[in-house]
Amino acid sequence: MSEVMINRLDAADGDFQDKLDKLLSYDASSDEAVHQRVLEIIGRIRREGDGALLEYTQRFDQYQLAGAADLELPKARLQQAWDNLPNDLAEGLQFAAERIRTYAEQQKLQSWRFEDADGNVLGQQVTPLDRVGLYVPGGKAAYPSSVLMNAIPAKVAGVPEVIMVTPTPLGEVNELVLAAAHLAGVDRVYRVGGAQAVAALAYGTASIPRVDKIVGPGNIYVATAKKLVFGQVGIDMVAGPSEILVICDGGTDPDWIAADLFSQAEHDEDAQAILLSPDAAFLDKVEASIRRMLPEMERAAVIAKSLSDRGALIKVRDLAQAADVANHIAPEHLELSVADPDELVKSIRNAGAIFMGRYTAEALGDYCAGPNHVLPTARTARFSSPLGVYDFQKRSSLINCSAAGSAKLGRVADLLARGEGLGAHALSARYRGR
Ligand code: HSO
Ligand code: ZN
Repeated sequence: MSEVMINRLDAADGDFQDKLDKLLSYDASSDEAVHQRVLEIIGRIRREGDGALLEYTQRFDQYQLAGAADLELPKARLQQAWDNLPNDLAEGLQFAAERIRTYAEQQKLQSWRFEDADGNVLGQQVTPLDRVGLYVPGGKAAYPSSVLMNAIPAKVAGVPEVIMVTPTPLGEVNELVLAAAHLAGVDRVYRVGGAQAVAALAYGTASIPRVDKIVGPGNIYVATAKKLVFGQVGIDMVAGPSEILVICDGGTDPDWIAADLFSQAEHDEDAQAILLSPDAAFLDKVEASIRRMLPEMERAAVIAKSLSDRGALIKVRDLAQAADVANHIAPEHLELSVADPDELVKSIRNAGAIFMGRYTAEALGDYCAGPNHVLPTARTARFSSPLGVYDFQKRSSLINCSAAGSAKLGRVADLLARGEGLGAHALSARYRGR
């Protein structure tokens, strides 16, 4: 049996802030050795292309590909995975995909223009990226739901080519992942993973075309590779372990809250699940629920470690103080399990996704509510946002001057250019106004 240690904190205690910050601190920075290894892998992929890709695949995935032509999985293979899916799973994926698409449609940035008093037209033109690479981890952390969450917004944005890379350790393909890729409209799938796959997407090889942006989660090698190729290509974000913060006024079934905490704790031993409540008796009840329910969980050991190392049940003075603590934590997921979530949400500034009311389990958002489950972690919700259609769109500024507008702007540009000592700018700016 996995022992769980439940951390109980009180926001009224003098050392509360220190204790909380200790729980929050998480060192995700890649170590120096990994950094060096990844640099070497990227260098070899750039110099040797497919040959190095095949060799790394043999070494790390223990899988011998027949040749470069074998890197890509045939389109028919995706169709086959979809056709062989049990009906209920296929319907579930379809239901989720539909809702993710409907939500994403709302996010689409639109081009706009306006005309100023001198007849100059100014605006912004929005275009999709040409080609996007989606990294999907192999093994247990390969989530079909994440394939939908990454690929559908790209397709809604209008990205013509979405390319997926995924390792197939020992040659084993993940059928559910392939079926989700088919459903989401992924255009090509390559059976490579790790830093070498990221490098191939960033620089291109004879078989794998280079992309404009790489999205999707991965292990420390993948995360380090993404950081190192940033600039050559765009990247989404470097995701850390899952987090959930629940604020409850004490009026929700404690078993529901315990299950919500478990749901994110089970992702990872480093995941973080925290509960805030002004009701001390309620915290006792949730603690009792945790102790009673935990042994029944399939992933009890992971949950116990996550809760013991990084979890907490915290007594706060009132819901206003709970909101302050939540804004400090800036969690990936925030549940407002209270009587009036519309009122409380007004004081929330930092959170990746906010689940409002007693009925909104965070896990619904992981699969099929509609909003994206790729969210800022590790307190980055202070300055960043969920993955969305806008991450696959870029903006170009538009300027179209009238004759009169050009003359007027030219006089100011001329003046400022001479101030900067840039005579050619000054000349160019005033020419058309003469
Ligand atoms: N909660 C994860 C996403 C996920 N959950 C996938 C289940 N499957 C993101 O933090
Ligand atoms: Zn989850």
